[in-house]
Amino acid sequence: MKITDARVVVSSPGRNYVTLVLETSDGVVGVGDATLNGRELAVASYLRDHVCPLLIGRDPARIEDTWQYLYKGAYWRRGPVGMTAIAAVDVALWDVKGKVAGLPVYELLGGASRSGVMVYGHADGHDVPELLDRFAEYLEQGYKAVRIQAAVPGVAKTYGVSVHDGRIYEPANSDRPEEGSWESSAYLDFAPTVFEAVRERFGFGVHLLHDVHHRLTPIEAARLGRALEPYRPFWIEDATPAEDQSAFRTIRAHTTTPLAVGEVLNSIWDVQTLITERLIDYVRMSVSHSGGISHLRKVYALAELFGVRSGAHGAGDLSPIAHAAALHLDLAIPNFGIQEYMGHRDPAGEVFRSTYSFADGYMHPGDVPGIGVEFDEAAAARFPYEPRYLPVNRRLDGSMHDW
Ligand code: KDG
Ligand code: MG
Repeated sequence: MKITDARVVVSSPGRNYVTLVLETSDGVVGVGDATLNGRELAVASYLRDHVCPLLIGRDPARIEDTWQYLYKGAYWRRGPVGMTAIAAVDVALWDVKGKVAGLPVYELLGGASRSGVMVYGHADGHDVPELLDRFAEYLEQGYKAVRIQAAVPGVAKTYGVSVHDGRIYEPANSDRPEEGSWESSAYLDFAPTVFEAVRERFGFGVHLLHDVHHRLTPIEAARLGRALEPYRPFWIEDATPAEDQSAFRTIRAHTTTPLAVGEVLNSIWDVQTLITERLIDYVRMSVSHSGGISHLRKVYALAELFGVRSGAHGAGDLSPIAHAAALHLDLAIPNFGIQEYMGHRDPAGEVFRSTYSFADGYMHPGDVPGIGVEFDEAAAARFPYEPRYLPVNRRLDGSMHDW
């Protein structure tokens, strides 16, 4: 069997998604997600101009060899654009392999290690009462774990307070990025009061997660971790900018609050120190931005040796194909921790027909052969790409800050 066609579709059914479609000489079709929020066309070009021509004529069964060919063959290694492009090829090839074998991808990865994948949803609020109301809705749906974010008083447009029915944080802005604001001192005083309010109302029988979104210095993060200890968070995420692995030595030295990091990281080298020095508890890299199933499972295997568990990024800007791929890996690995699940806004469901399911706080990828998501290209054509930027962030004095 040979790959006979490789094409990239950029569509916007509710938000922008980049999809790679591979066709084979046997008529089997595989799909992969290549969405990099706010930089979609860079990955589309990387694939169309530099990767797709190399795929034609290759044997789709040789997944690892193709991965090595694209990674080592580029010379310019790693980085979000290249690793997202390779991920899309990798997932599409696993999809093909599953369809040829007549098995869901998790069976090819060694089979299920658990009956379901615990997911966390996002409760947020413009103030604490609104957050509490939304939190109650998640509990009613059966969630066992919920991320909590609330607007910091005096800091307009805090990260994590959603627009559009809880599934988008970036205001729709096509000509230039929206500007958010930030002040760590106000946040550090406020964040523990949010945890206190949630524990007071709902008790300790549910996991609480929180995303700091790269905003603190190491010692500020240490202070936050310590202040939250009485409320027993499942984790605090991206407490400091993720690229500085050594920052986690400081945080770790001061708090027992579990630490998660990695949604902006792309390769095993980006988390090597974090894992081997046991500086984190959960690795947040996603299938889509980290070289696909083939590479992320190596990250998880390394993490397993050091007592670090998975906690993959699963925001709505990763397509349903990415979410399905994540669920297959989550189901199979021994050191699964938790999976983020933001869901997708309609009309995404018209374009991506998925077979994964949610019940009582757990998800399952389904048992159809391959990844289990059908991509409808005709439907995608009805929703053309819409240019969008992610926001930028400024401190109250006007200086730039991490978003
Ligand atoms: O595109 C950026 C989003 O995926 C990110 O801001 C969401 O931090 C995020 C999360 O934890 O889901
Ligand atoms: Mg995050």
